[in-house]
Amino acid sequence: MEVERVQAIASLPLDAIPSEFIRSEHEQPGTTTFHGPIPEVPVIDISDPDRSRVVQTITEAAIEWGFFQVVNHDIPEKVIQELQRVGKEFFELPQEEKEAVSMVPGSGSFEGYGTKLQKELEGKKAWVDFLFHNVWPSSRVNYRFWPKNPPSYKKANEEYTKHLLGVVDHMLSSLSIGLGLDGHVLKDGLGGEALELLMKINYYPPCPRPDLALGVVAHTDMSAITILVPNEVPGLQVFKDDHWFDVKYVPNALVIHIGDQLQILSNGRYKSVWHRTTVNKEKARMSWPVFCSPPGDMVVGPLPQFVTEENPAKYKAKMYKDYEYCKINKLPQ
Ligand SMILES: O=C(O)CCC(=O)C(=O)O
Ligand SMILES: [Fe+2]
Repeated sequence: MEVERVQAIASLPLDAIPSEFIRSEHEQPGTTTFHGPIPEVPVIDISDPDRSRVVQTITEAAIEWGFFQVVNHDIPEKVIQELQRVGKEFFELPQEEKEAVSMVPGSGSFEGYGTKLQKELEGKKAWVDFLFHNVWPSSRVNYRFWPKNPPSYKKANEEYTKHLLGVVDHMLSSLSIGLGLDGHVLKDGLGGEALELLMKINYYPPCPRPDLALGVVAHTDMSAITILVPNEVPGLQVFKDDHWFDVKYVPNALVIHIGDQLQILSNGRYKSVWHRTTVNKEKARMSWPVFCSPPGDMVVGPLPQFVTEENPAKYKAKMYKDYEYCKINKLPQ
């Protein structure tokens, strides 16, 4: 069955949107976005030579928000610009060229170009197309799902991944130390060097009714941690204290989400953040999240250091692939 891409729908001369994209009232961003004074979402300068201060701010942000942005992270601007350039060029290719790397339904793999991953409640659709492919470790990379066009796509993604690995290590060791553990403990609990990085590109075409539609609907990431670069079009919102807050676009920042696996490992000390995205009337929004997750057969459960008689395990220990299956199919964990 041919899947209709949102980008193709958006290219039609529409002044309304098809009804399946109109979210139910309790989800519509036009009425559910908070408009009062916005609390400061943490923006953390990780080049601060006072390493213990950096660890402390990261830890506090991960406990309080499950979310923060980092600046001065050492990934050269040029490397990020290239990642964005090649991704944008891919999405601007004619539709049939993009379909060359489309997802294979029923293959059990996430990889490829696609339009909808999860069955949504109330049969509603999300205003977004995407591309997924593994970038790390190299044994998990399948170039069949990497665009051949533009030709520099591969190099740009490999270069970004190489730099990103350093940031992943920095984040996981800071989050470990911040909970009083040795720096390597959280990464070890996620498979150590077998930790997997999955690149996603979200492409949110301009939308005639951004007040009624959503890009990605409210969710927490099932990864351990997600590191994202957005383009300059704002749209990310995070949920805190019962409100949806707009996240401000900070040039050259990396956006960090705590995902479900860190919530589980830390037995709830860290929170996986609820987030969603809005879309824009005139401009295409794009984002490049990289999901960092344990390998599928790794059993993840609360670390013994966080389980006591007064504070028993809040989550079951299970293989990551089983967690993923339940999450995608909306089954209880
Ligand atoms: O586009 C964004 O900023 C967020 C996307 C997201 O949350 C996701 O793809 O899981
Ligand atoms: Fe997400």
